[in-house]
Amino acid sequence: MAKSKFEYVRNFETDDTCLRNCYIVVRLDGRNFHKFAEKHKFTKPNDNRALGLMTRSAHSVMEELEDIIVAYGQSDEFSFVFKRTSNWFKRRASKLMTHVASQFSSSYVFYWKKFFGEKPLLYPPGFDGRVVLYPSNHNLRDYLSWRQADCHVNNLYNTVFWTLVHKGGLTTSRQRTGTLAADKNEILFSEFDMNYNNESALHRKGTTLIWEKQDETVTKQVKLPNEEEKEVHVTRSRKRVRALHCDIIGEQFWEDHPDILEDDD
Ligand code: DGT
Ligand code: MG
Ligand code: MG
Ligand code: MG
Ligand code: MG
Repeated sequence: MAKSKFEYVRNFETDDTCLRNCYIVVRLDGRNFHKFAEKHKFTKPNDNRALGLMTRSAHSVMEELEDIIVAYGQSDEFSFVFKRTSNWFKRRASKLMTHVASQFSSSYVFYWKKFFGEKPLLYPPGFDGRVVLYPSNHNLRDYLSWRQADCHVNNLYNTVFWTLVHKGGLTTSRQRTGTLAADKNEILFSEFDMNYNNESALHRKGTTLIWEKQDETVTKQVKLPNEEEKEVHVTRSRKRVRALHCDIIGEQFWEDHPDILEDDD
């Protein structure tokens, strides 16, 4: 078919192919979730329904899109790591990012009721997305460590702040937690008999989604010609998304899951 005279406009599209050999990270973050959390009366500092919905949506992203090897989320954000050899959508950044953002957003709305029951969703939430490339395992691990350290710092601060407000009866507590930067564990322990390490791992560590291989055995009825029908057991290996709330900064996690990262070379 002959090209139309309009065809040239295609050449205005710019190339946004992600550099080869790099891990592609797409990070989403809820748009103005300060307001969204307030309007929907999220519990403070952590709302397990909201965190569960974020994780369910990320789970859907991993299952529906290709080549995501690990994802990490906390608060209103989730990071998705594509394997460094991925050629999905020819590594075009805008395609990857928009697929992640739209799959996540539609899942967030789709599964809302499952987590919030009859509480209505008051307006459509949005998520921004960005793409960052990491050329080495070291850089990628530092990226994920950065997000988990952010989770820790915010959660420790918020735990102390809301404990002072809820149990300490203080109204000036924001100033106090600000000035006692180094002593947050101590405030919890000496004034409220709380050991921060015993607080929920979901809140302290965030959520890491990985693929796990699982053997699944199903029973099938088989009927061969001239034979009685009989039962056979068929075992298949299936990949499933699994949520963990563990440390991903230290070595242990990466030693326990050596398949996530490909060798640097
Ligand atoms: P942005 O990302 O620039 O559009 O603006 P925000 O407001 O989304 O800011 P961000 O992403 O830095 O901070 C996340 C906000 O979401 C923060 O105000 C607290 C809120 N949030 C996230 N998870 C929870 C939760 O479990 N409970 C409550 N109460 N608030 C939460
Ligand atoms: Mg922000
Ligand atoms: Mg946000
Ligand atoms: Mg955020
Ligand atoms: Mg199309």
